[in-house]
Amino acid sequence: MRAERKVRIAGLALAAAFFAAAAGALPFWMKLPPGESSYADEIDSIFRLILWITGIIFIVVELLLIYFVIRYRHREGRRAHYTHGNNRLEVVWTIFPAVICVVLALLSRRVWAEIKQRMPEDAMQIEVTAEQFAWNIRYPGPDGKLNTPDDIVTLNQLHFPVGQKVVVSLHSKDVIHSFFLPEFRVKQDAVPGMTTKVWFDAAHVGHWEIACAELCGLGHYRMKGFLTADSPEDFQKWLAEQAGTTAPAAAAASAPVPTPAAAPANAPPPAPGVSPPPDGKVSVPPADRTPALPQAQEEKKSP
Ligand SMILES: [Cu+2]
Repeated sequence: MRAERKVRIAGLALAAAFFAAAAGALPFWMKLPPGESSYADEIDSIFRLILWITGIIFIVVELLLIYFVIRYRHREGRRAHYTHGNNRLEVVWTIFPAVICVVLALLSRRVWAEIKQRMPEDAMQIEVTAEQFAWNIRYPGPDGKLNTPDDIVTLNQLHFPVGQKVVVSLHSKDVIHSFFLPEFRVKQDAVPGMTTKVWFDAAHVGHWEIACAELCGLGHYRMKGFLTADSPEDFQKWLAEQAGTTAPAAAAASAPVPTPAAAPANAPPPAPGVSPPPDGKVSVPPADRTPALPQAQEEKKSP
């Protein structure tokens, strides 16, 4: 039976996908950066599984397409044959993808809940407000509460202690941005008018980049922040330094959203393409604080 043979081939392809994903294999051109957060491995394994399933189906479908294009090409004297389809085949290729989707949904359900729904309770709270084209980071001051006059505000610099879970409350001042930490497998939209929470932690001391993964305007390409996992002592030292430089500005601003002017904006951006080793602690000079361009310059709206 032809249909049975097709089902058997599809089953073998699926088994191959599961096997490759379980073995942790990825195509050589698709190596991911080493995962840093405690849930990175779980995300990676679901990613690998989906990649192998869709990859194998993609190749099979494209090969069939090429075969049919050649096999049934136009030839003199041959008439087209009208067919209404094959019910058994329709049922197979409806049920098969449906089963795959349900299996993937069940597999990813627990990871999704762990990352997106259950926020850790013992976590440090940080508020991140995206704007064109910068990340405003707000830490609770000595009173331990956010949005009070003693908050500590930085621009494009997110430090946190290694091993400590951090819950980030994401906001946006203007358009939709996306808070992307590739090494932590975190990507979350920041939507105006909404507060969205994500959490992560770091296994090592290190320095990484925060990218914006949403095309958010002309300056999108340089909407870059820096993420640093410090030892707990270094973090306290850094926070105290920041409190010294930003406290007056933060106290003066009664609005809950910090302004980029709170940080020195006269330094050039860091050299592009320099990314320190994930394990090495790299000190971040204030030069990393890229200024945000005035919005009027970038956003000229035409009617
Ligand atoms: Cu953006």
